[in-house]
Amino acid sequence: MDGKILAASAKHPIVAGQVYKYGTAGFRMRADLLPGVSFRVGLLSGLRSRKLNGQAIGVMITASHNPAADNGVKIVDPMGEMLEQEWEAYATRLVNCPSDQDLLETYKTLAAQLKIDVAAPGRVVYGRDTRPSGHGLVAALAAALDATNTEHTDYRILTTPQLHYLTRCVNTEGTPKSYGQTSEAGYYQKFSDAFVRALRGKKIQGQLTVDCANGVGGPKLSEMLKVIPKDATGFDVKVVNDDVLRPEVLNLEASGPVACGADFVKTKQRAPQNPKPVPGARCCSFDGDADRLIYYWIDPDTRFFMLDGDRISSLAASFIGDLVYSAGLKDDLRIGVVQTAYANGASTNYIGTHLQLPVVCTPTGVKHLHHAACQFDVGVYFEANGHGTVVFSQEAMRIFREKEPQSPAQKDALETLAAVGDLINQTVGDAITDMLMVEVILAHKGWTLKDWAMTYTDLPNRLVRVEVGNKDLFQATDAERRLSHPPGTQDEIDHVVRKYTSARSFARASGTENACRVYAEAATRSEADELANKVAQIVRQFGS
Ligand code: G16
Repeated sequence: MDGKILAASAKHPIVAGQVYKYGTAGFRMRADLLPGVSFRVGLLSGLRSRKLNGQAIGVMITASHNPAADNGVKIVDPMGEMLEQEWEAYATRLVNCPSDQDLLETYKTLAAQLKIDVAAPGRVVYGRDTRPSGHGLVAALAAALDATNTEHTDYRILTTPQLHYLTRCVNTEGTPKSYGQTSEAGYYQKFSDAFVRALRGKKIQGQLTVDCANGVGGPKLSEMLKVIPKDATGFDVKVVNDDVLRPEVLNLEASGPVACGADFVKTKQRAPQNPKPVPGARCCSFDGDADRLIYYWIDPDTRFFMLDGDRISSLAASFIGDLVYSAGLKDDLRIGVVQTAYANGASTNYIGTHLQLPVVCTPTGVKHLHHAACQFDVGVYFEANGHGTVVFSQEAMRIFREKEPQSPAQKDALETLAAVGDLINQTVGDAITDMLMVEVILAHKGWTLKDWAMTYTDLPNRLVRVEVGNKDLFQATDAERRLSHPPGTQDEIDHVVRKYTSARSFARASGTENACRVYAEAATRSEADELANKVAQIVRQFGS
C-alpha cells in the first residue's frame, strides 16, 4: 500500500509554502490550491472510517457562500455531524506534510497512535456542489481512497445537507435508527412526506419566490417540488437565480444587477435585484450549497425587511414551545436555543424574556452550535446568517410518537410535533427543509411575513468584511465576543463602543475567508453603521 500512496500523492501535490488549516467548515480557499488537500482528506477520512469500525464517513466538496473561484473540502462524521474536533487537528497535520514521504510517515504514525488497523475495511461517501473545480477535487479524493483500498461512493452533485443526510442514511440503513432511504430520491420523499403531515391539511397562502444563489440548491429544490403535492399543500414556488451552467454567477456577492444569495442579502441587507422583487411578495434566499436561508419582503411603506436566522430561530422555538405545552410535555422536555455573538440582541432578549427559554452562546460554526443544541431535548440553533436547524433527542421523538393523548388537542399537538421532528433535517442546517418548516409554521399561525416581523424589533446592526494583512493575528475569546490578540485591540473597541447607546460590537477572524468580520449593533441605523466602520478601522490598523 505504501508504494500506491506515494505514487498517487505525487500526482496530487499540495502547494509549497501554503499553510492549510481546517477552519469553520473544513479547508476552504482558492480551488487551485486544493487538489493536494482533497487527496490528503481522502487519506484522513479513510482512517476515520476505520477508527469507527468501518462506518461511512462523508466528504463534501463545496465552498458554499464563497465566490465561484474558491472551493472547499469538509469531513462529515457517521451520523451526519461535523468532524469531531480532535480530528480537525489530525487533518491539518496530514494536509501540511511537506513531502509525499513525510505524508506517508505521518499517515502511518497517526494510524499507530490512534490504534487503527489500516488494512481493516473503510468506507467514504462524497458529493460536490456545482463549481467546475469540484470534478478535479473529487478525482484527487478518489485517488487517495483507491490507494488505501477504501470503499467509496460518489453521489455527484448534491447540496451540503443532502450529503449529510446520505451519510447518516448509509450508517443507519436497516437498523431501528434508520434515517431514511440512502438516495437522493429518498431525501425528497422523506421531507416531502413530513411536510404534508406537518401541515395537517392547512394550505399555504400566496406564492413564495426562492432565490437559489445560482447554486446547487436551484436544481435540487426543483426536484423536491416535483415530489411535493401542490394541490394538497397549496405550495406555490417560483424558483429564481437557478442558473448553474454559468459558474461565474454563483452567489455573486458584489452589489450589482445580478447579486444574489443568502450571504449577499444578509450582509448587504438588500434583496437580490434580479428578478426585481415584487412589493409584498414572500421571498427567501439560499446560499451556494443550500445550507442557509434568509426570508424577506419589500414593503411598499418601509421597503426591504429581512427575517434572518435569529427570526427563524425564535419562530421555530415559539411554535415548538407552544406545541410542547399543548401536548402536556412542558415539564418533561427541555427546550433551549443556541446562538452566536452575531445574534441580534433583541432576539436574545425576546427568546429569554418573552418565550422564557434558555439561550446559550457559542463560537461561530455549526459544529459548536449543533453540539450545544444536543444538550437539550429540543435544541433550536441558528446562526444569524441563516444556518441552522432544530435537533430533537431520540427520547423526545419517542414521546411524540408513543405518549397516550388525553384530549383531541393533545393528539393534534403530538402528531404535529412528530411530523415537525421528521421535517427538520437532524444532521445539519438545511435551507430546503428549514424553508418547509417556516412555511408550515406560517400556515399554522395564519401569518404573513409582516405578522412574523411584528414579534419584536431588531436593533439596527451592520456586518462588515475587513481585508487585513494577516487575519490569524486576531484571536477571539468569550464565545468570540472579545479579542485576546493583537494586544490592545479590544481596549480600543471597548473605548469606541462606550460612546454609543445600547451598542455592542465585536471583531473576529473568518474561518472560511481570508478576512476579518466586524459586527455592530446600536440604537439607530446611522449609529450602527458608524460604529461598525470605526471598529473596522481599528481592525485594519491592528491587522496591517
Ligand atoms: C460556514 C459555517 C457557518 C459559518 C460560516 C461563516 O458556512 O458552516 O457555521 O457561520 O461558514 O463562517 P466564518 O465567519 O468563520 O467565515 P457556509 O455556509 O459558508 O458553509
